[in-house]
Amino acid sequence: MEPVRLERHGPIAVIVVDHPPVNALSHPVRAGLLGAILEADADRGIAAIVVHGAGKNFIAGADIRELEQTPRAPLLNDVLMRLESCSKPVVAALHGAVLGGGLETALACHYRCATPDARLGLPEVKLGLLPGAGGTQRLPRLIGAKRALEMMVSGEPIGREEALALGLVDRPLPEGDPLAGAMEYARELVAQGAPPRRVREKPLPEPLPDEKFFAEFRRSLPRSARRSAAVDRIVQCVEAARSLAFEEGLALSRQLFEECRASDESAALRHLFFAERSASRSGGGSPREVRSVCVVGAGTMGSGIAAACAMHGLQLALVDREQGALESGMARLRSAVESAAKRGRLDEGGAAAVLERVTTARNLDAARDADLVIEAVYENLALKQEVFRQLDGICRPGTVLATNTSTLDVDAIASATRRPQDVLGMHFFSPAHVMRLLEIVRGRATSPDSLATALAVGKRIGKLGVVVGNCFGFVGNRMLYAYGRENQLMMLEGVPPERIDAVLEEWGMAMGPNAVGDLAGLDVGYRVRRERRDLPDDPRYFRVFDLLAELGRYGRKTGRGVYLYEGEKRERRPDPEVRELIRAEAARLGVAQREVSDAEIVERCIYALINEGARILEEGIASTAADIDVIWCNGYGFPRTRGGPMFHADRLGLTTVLDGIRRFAREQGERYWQPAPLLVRLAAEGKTFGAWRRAADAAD
Ligand code: T1G
Repeated sequence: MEPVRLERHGPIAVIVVDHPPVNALSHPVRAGLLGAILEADADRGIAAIVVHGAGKNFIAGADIRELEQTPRAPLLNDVLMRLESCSKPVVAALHGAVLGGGLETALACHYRCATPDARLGLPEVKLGLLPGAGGTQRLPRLIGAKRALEMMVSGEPIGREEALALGLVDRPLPEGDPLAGAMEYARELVAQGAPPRRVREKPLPEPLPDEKFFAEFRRSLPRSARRSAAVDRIVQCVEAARSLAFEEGLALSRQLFEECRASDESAALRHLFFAERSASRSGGGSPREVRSVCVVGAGTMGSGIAAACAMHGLQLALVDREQGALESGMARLRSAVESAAKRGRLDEGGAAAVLERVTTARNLDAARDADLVIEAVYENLALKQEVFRQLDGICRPGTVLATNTSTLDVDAIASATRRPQDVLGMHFFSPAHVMRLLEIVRGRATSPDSLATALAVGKRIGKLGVVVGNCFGFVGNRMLYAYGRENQLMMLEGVPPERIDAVLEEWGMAMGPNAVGDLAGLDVGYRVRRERRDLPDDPRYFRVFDLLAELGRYGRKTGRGVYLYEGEKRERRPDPEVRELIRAEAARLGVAQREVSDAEIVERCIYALINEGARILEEGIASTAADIDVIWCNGYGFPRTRGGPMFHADRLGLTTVLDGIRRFAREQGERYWQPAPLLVRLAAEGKTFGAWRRAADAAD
């Protein structure tokens, strides 16, 4: 079927873009659009043109896959210039997603009407790009430089009402398909003799932004935006809209767009765009319907998980055998719901409607009618097995039984039931009602339908589900141990914790490993390590965090951990006492003090991460390198502009990573620096993690 068709309704021509799933402006669509525009404009029997997107969206933008290559003619810019040059009124019929090149298409129309569900935005910056088809020149001319900059730098869409108030939309349409309303609007325009109204001919609205305005705007940006090359270029484009003629401003924006498109930052962000979507597609299996969820354990995690489920329309039973725990769990749930309501995150009915969906109970009978049970009791295997043994006897056949464990063996928990096919892990990240990442842990016997059910629930409650295998730490935490190990060793070698954090945060990590440890609580990791039987026989292994935990320095929650947390804002501050403690412990362990460069700090932590990721890939604990990238960028603060540890390794070149690991093996000893066999193989073959598929998968 043609991706663009031209329909004639009397004197009104309708150009329909029909290119599922989101009407992306791929080459065939651009070519079809241009052909339809030329034909409609040349047809004397046509008095006005309507541009319409079939399906649930208008147009979601350029085809992001095509951005890997140099764009082919006709370029969107040229199509839109021709659209705007039409001699008869052109009306955009807007609904659903009107994003990126989609909004730029609407801006090149002469009039815009929209249904209430229309979301209008220029999200290119989230892909390390800038609006490359005139948006940087037209949008400021229509709504002013300030609001246009805010929309382009945030990348956030606006709703129909705000678009009407800004003059971005001219006519509101009722709910439903916008076509009829748009055709009526077009007929009205024809009856009024309304002329083509070209945004490119409009001057920038007063007050004209001057140098001071742009300087202040740049200063007002958050740190991450100030560091973004795409943001800087967006501001340059709007400065050009202020000082240059439209065509010159457009030419500059094209040149700056190409610079963005060719950048590592954009390649990384475009990689994550697709990686996050492919991660949440399960390997087969059909999801069972889930209307009601029972969460067992009303602690911090349990109440967060319960809040996430209830806020997304699920019936929720929160169970805890301790009355006190249940009450404090409900208090946490209520406060999470109320703060979401305050931020406008809840649909109509608000907090009251959410809380009406929540019931509490002191025993597991409340799980009898649940479609999904999520256990979040204390991290102890025997306790969890007892809970699952009881659930097995109470719940209906087919109810999915999930454990939120972060360190225990999902198969050992499943073995407490007669239905291991319905048992899996749903590893949420704290705070569970905020963090998007959800590791869905596949047990040996877990069925594809159970996995698909957990993925579907994850998507429904706003999570980014990634299916992972069952091993200690699954994917994220297992790699975190390798990364953290090097942090601990370097502190014993004399590198101050605050310098390790500063170097890694400068490199792009959202938070350094020591600040993360203090935030999570050094006692948490300490307890887990005490229970492990497979730790390396190395007294230096996580010795600094263990020592601090033994001294009761748990981190933020005790006001002291690696850092001191004092004053109103409880900002982290280096503690000279900790430096002394580390030095004494290093002496006791006989760890030689040495100079460590910034580059070594980054390479030892990041190569350790990559090496463990390669092992995880080869063992089948992660299905693809992209899944590992999604986990580390959404659960551990890995910089999105580097695409994730495995994408970053591919960009560095696996030979570079392997050479680094071998250098550390020579300098530090081989104990922790055995190159993963997959890394050695791929480096030797000149291949990448991104292209690698396990033999079984590749055979599929
Ligand atoms: N290009 C290619 N594929 C796309 C796509 C796009 N722009 N948008 C979505 N898809 C695919 C997606 O990978 C998935 O595929 C399916 O469509 C459904 O997506 C010139 C240069 C529109 C709000 O950044 O925000 O315009 O997994 O699961 O939840 O200046 O998709 O089924 O194989 O997200 O209903 C700017 C990106 C591009 C918008 C719909 N536009 N898309 O959400 O579905 S750059 C964007 C979205 C640009 C111009 C510049 C969302 C959505 P698969 P989905 P959804």
